[in-house]
Amino acid sequence: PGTGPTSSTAAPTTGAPTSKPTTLPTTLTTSSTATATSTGGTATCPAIPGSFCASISALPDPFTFAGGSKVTTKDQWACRQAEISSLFQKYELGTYPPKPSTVSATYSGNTLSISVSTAGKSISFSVTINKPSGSGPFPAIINYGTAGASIPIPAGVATILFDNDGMAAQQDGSSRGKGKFYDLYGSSHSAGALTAWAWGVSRIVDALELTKAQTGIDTARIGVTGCSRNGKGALVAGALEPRIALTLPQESGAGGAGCWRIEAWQNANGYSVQDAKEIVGENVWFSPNFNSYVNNVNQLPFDHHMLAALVSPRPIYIMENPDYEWLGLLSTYGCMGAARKQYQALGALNNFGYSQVGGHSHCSFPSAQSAELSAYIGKFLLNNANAGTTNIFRTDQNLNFSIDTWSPWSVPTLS
Ligand code: MCU
Repeated sequence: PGTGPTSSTAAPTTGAPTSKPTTLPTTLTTSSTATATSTGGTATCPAIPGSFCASISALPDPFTFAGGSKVTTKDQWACRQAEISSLFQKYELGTYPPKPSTVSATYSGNTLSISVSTAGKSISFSVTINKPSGSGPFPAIINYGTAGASIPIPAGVATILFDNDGMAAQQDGSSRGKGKFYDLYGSSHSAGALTAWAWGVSRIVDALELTKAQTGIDTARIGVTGCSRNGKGALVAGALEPRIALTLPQESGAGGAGCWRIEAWQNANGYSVQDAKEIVGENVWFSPNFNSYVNNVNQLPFDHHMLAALVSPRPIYIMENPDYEWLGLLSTYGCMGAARKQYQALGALNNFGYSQVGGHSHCSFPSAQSAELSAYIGKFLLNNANAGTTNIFRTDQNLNFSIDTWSPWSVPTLS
């Protein structure tokens, strides 16, 4: 197979031709909404159209609203982020419920116990906090999975072990609607597992805010990590929960740092990479709503570079492993190459890292990424401004792939 589109003149030809747009049915809000902005004000955001032409073969332009107007300011970017989040929830992730009416927490031993109630139902879950010695306040990294992080966590940073599988099961396709999230919201709730886990992360942050004096955790310095399927989860948590200060997805691959369109194009050209069609049968990570789009991902008004748009300008360091084609060797590189342009527009390139390094097994952290990871954790969680370079975009592969062909839009400097 070839190694990707190299022409810089035309968008990749994959799926439906752009001349025959498909109209997506949608019930999105069609009136303009006010959104809080990073500068503390509110911007009046343009309405999301009731329907739109969405057959796009290149990665969609994050700097153009669904209604066609351009994003030129950081306040408008906040509006666009709200729009992108709505679109992801509607078509792919399922609804991310707001903070429930009651969240309470107690801390005893190393266990933070969290109880949540809404609409007459309640659930409880707990996380284990492994703290550094000494007195806080400490930054913390929430780790997906109770077995411990598969990235090295430096001394001085607490680790919070989250049983994400208990929140939403991910055994296989039969896990749909199983887990505490669905005990609370009902087994037919639209959220896929990635969204349910992100909701769990939000409740952990709520609980940490309630128990600051007991836990000693500084809730302004919380990171999230996970590997592989749990790396997809860490990315979605960073995207949906703005209180996450540092997002560290490890080998999230397709469905995480990879873009659906690049994977579809690859598989049409002789590669074998995980794609949307396969992923919805393998597990319940996404909303059932996504099933309608997996055979023509060009219909989606977004792709996964725009998951990183939701994280921006907050720091993110994406670790990928090129030794497994299935995990999106090209698709994470191309997708995150496009994602980086969003940080560029925000003047925040020091907050974006993508690093693709092979020579190790899946989820086993390579020492070649140690300095990069320590720079990210050092700068953004340990308040060490001199922790190292964080403007990172690198692969150890010799890839023949044109990021600009796949992201042909111009990049504004947002004022
Ligand atoms: C990279 O994450 C997944 C991948 O999406 C699946 O296709 C595969 O079965 O499992 C990977 C994983 O979670 O490995 C632990």
